[in-house]
Amino acid sequence: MDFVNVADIHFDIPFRGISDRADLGKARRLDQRRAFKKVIDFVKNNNVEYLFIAGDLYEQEYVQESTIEYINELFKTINNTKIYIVPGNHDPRIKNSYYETYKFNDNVKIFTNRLEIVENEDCDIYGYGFNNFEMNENQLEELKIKNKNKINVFLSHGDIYNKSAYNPININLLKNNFDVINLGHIHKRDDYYPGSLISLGFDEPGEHGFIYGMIDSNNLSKKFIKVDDKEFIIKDFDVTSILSNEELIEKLCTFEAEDILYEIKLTGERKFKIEIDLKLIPKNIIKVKDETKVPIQEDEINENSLYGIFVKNLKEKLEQNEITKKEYDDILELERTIMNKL
Ligand SMILES: [Mn+2]
Repeated sequence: MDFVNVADIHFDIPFRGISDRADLGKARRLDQRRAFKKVIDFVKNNNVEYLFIAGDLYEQEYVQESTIEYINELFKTINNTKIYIVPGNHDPRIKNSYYETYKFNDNVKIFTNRLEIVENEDCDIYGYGFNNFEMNENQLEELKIKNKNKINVFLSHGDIYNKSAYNPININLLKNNFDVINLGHIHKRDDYYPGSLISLGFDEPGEHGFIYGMIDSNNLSKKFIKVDDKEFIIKDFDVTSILSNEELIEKLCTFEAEDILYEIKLTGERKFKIEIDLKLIPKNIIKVKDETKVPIQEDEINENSLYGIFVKNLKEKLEQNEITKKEYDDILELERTIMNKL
């Protein structure tokens, strides 16, 4: 048998972190649609038997009916594939949720919060999901495998790393009982989680996509398929050798790229006043954070002014370990800003 496991799509999430810049939130919601269509196309083109959706398919608070319709229309195009969905903490199966009210295509099965076994010819699927925004307990302790000779698949949305309010699961229990473990919830990909289908922000760096799995004579092989064509990257950029604001903007323009969204952290020592007009830099630079410092000039320290005496005292405090280097830098930076030295 073969399967696709996809999780944490979060359809219609507002993408607040990137929305203040050139409507990128809107563009990213279109990316969600494209990415999900790629999953469906992969299933169709490879005639995959099972599609598992391990929770957080959409955002309960924001999802539009038209989005549910879009998803269901895609489900209709893979009629030969059995689709199993477990609701997650962002799309719990609550009263009035689309899982309760919408009529999904016949090839779709949506699990409840009760552990249920679906017996297919070539595998048994054990699944359950959220019926609320939190779930502290589950019925896994009562787990009994019905048929040990079959391929046993586990499908849920939960947390194997922390005893959190999001369906905490003992991974060893799963490893001892199941041939295939398909989970959602953790957005970073590993052996059990496919990770979020597309990156939801700068805290989700790296490549994103889904898992294609295959069992051949009891050997499980898994392959990661990338679908997100954009990557979020936080990059340090040292301004020490740059002489003017214009030169800085020129340099920032070299970060223009179709497929990478940047948060640029300016570091080092600045020799000029930094003023970034977002209209002048490429759209894929979402944020510019200024963490630069002003270099200290010796003549300022020796100056016989109030400022000179202040810096001298501060330097002594640093030498006597009364303050840390970071505190020294921060105080000096603040003082210089106040004095409007630059
Ligand atoms: Mn999630």
